[in-house]
Amino acid sequence: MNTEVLILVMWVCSVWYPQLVTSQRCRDGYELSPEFVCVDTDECETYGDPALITALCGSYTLCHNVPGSYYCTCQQGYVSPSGTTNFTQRTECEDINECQSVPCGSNATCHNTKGGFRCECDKGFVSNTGTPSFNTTMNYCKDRDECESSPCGSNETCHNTEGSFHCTFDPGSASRNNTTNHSEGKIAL
Ligand SMILES: [Ca+2]
Ligand SMILES: [Ca+2]
Repeated sequence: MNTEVLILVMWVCSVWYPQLVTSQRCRDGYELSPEFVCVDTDECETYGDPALITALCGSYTLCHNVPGSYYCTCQQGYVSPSGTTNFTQRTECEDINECQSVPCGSNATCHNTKGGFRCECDKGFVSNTGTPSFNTTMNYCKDRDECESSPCGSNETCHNTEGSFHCTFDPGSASRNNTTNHSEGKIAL
């Protein structure tokens, strides 16, 4: 073997042999880096596009990379039909009907939504934060104090009640026989 051939063989060996050997040593879930080191394959990054994540994990899922592998979970508000929390098999996660657990409390109506739920206070009630609707179990519906907006006429007194209110004539006012509760209980705002 002449010198040129020897140098060529040594060069081929120095460049390709380590790669050949190292690639054979990479386990499943790892891949060869440009530095000929086995590094974790980030399956979630590889499938970073939401559509591809769906192809890998299933509908309404999240992908989690771990060294040498990955796993999937359902997005918040969804659950796998089998009840499994972590999975690698493609799974179609289904919406949780939170309303079945009565998360809104009393004096409210629960509306189930995709991935969540919404609570709306019944007539005569308002959320403790003042918002028309809410979607956490931290909030609740309380009586609306309609008297704050002075809904009664002059010479009348407003009486707030749970879920409603009524007006009464003031004593001595020019009313029909000075009767009280002339509003017959409830006046809708
Ligand atoms: Ca839901
Ligand atoms: Ca009220």
